[in-house]
Amino acid sequence: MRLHWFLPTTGDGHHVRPATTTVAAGGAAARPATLDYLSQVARAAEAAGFEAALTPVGAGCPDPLVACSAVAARTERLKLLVAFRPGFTLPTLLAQQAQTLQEISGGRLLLNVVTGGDPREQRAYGDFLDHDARYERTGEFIEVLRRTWAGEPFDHVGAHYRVSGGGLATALPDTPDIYFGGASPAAERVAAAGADVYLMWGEPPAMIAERVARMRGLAAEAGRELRFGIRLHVIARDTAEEAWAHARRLLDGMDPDRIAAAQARFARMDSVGQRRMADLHGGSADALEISPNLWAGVGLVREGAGTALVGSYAEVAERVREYAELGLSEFVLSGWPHLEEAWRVGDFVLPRLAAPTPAPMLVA
Ligand code: FMN
Repeated sequence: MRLHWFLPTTGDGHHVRPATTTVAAGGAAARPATLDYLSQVARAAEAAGFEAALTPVGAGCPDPLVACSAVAARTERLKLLVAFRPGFTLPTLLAQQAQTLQEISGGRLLLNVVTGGDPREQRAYGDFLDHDARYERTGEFIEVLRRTWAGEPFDHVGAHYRVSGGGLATALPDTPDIYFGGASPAAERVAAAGADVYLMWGEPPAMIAERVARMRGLAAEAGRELRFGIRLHVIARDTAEEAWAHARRLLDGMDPDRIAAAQARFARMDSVGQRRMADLHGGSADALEISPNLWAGVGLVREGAGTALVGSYAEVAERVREYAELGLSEFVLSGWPHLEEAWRVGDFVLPRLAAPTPAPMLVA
């Protein structure tokens, strides 16, 4: 089981904040995402026992590759799971940037491929491809990226990229694992063919099980095997009552206008993953515990990962184990504020996951 944390690059505080959108969507952060603050979070995650930290990508947050280069210089062991949009850079250049960051960080780079799910945001960057064409380009991007890392000179002619005499001057031996999010059929095909780890937002176990089974089949057809991961927020306390009281406080901090504005933005997106998240609550705050200990309240105002595991430390650890039993081995967790919650989850949840499953008590 690999346990990861999250770097809140749009700022942090005691309320739910958007991960990639502008300050206007979340209000000014109580704690701005200065390099000093992000480094504090990263060092806390490192010391608390997490393996890597995921950094989001989007128009309203700092560029992850640049931000993570700086954080890498202020940490020692933590890996940096850097999200990027394949359409916005050439795969040959990203191969070289990854090589540079591997050297700077001592091999601590991981990559998260984000194809993009908001046409308006894509167009603002200058990308006018439709949803499935974006994924076709992502597939070709990963192919060229891997060939560039191999170092052998190569030529490539495809629908989106043309390379003559490509390849790094020296091959990259420690190629970063490629993580990949995207719930549409187009995303699934591309992930099966090229990703190392298929990531999903925190849907209820039955929905996740169905996706894992389908993805295993698609990967097998491509002669490959995938690892699977899930992205969840965590609200864990000594008792379930305390945890649910905290979830209610987070909900109280969500202005109805903010909920309506966030839902309107999600509705204009063409992301299947985002639609699946929005369908979990339907925009209503009435029935947010969508499966035991899984709370969809975060998704009322936050794009992307919209669910949290809520409960006592033991309950949360038990739910994580349940996901692991479905075949998931990577968990990207977070909570507000990310600094204190990295320590809390590290102190009280991680040890319960490291311990072997308790044996049933023998009854004499
Ligand atoms: N989209 C972003 O714009 N920025 C992100 O930082 C980001 N991080 C993601 C992290 C995870 C764990 C997952 C599962 C998805 C993430 N996405 C992010 C969204 C997807 O990468 C994808 O672009 C989007 O869901 C549209 O694809 P779909 O229609 O196949 O779901």
